[in-house]
Amino acid sequence: MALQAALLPSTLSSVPKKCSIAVAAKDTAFLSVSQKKVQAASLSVRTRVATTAPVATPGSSTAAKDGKKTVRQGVVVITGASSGLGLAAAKALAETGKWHVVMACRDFLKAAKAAKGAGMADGSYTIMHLDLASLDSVRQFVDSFRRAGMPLDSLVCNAAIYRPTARTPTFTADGYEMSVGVNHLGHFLLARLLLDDMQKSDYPSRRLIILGSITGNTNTLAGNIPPKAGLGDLRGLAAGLRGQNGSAMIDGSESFDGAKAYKDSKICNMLTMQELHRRYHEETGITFASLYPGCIATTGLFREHIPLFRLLFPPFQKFVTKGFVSEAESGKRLAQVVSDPSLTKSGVYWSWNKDSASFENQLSQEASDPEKAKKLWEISEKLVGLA
Ligand code: NDP
Ligand code: PMR
Repeated sequence: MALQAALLPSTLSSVPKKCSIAVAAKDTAFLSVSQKKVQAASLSVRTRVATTAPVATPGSSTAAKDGKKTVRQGVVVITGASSGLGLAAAKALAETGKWHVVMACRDFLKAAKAAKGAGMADGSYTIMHLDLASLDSVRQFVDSFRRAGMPLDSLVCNAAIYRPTARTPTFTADGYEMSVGVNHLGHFLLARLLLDDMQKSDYPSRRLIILGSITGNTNTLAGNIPPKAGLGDLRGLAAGLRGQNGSAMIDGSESFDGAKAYKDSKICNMLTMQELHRRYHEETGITFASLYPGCIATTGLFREHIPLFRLLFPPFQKFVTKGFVSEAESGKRLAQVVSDPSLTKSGVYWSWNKDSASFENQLSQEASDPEKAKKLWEISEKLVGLA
């Protein structure tokens, strides 16, 4: 993945290079995003991903002729929007016409194909390169996004990898165990850097969302299926999560367990959301949220699992646990957390009941421990070079 970061620099992405105010005769509320088709020359593929995106003037809900206020189109960045939940949410949001979606993906061509395949309209999205397995790539993404000149109204930290059968760790470009490196540390840096951009946005409801999961919460049946999530005293993380010279597991265990590493990373995601809330909600007004979207048993998340698991998991979740949700339904749920006017409360972990109604769910004791969240924050800052 790190290699891919080098081969697919962000310049390969087709992004609106400049966001300039074009005053239309009848409506001053819209910006026209000037477009640039960038060719994926080295791959001899011409992919048209960014077209005119009507992003209205940052600064405002504008008074329309009938006296009603209209809110400009929002800009949402979704990581890992090339498949599964991220793609479904990107589609759901783009289809409303109220959102321009920036699909932050490690595989540009896959994302372009996925967006087309999902029927997303030209002009409703922009694809930009982001490989969360490289902190340099995260920084490059932030630079590219800023150069594109779009406002940032919502950020969804959605991408993840799950390596359930791995018995030995793999590492990010910066040398951190891959599951925690991608799912937590890459997103931690991204969220911290983009917080500045979100603070500049005038959008009425700005939201920063980080995906959590039931399997990281030991107060549920699903969270008690071994291996159980648990960060211990974070000694493995504090030592650098490097494996060769210590542990690749957050809790410092000697042996590596890929399934546990994923669940641990989800605890980190949920703790980070709450720490962001404590540190920044009052000061910035930004809503911080996490969610469990339901068991989307058909996504690429399970690509590394054994074939028998991939065959039986969807019917097991559909007919036995009844926790199954389709990708489309999960996309609507995530889209709700991004834009539903009733989900503005900050610091919340959202879930949905059997009638698909959202409710504030309880996190496990560990996933809501403020001391642990603070410690995780401080160690993570050091690992990503912010402290
Ligand atoms: P998918 O595998 O379908 O999607 C994951 C996305 O993350 C893909 O787009 C993938 O890119 C991307 N990704 C992986 N590694 C990187 C990287 N290094 N840099 C950038 N992007 C990367 O899984 P889901 O849609 O199921 O998962 C989405 C989120 O939902 C995750 O956070 C997961 O933890 C959460 N979740 C999922 C549940 C489920 O039942 N599926 C349940 C609860 C939570 P690519 O397409 O290139 O592989
Ligand atoms: Mg689980 C009670 C219901 C329930 C729910 C909602 C899930 C969700 N799971 C439940 C129960 C069970 N699971 C039971 C009883 C078993 C034992 C047979 C079981 C097993 C199981 C496995 C082996 N479940 C799994 C796995 C995985 O590899 C998945 C995982 O842990 O990924 C990290 C998984 C999941 N079960 C879920 C959900 C949502 C997942 C995967 C996605 C995630 O947490 O991100």
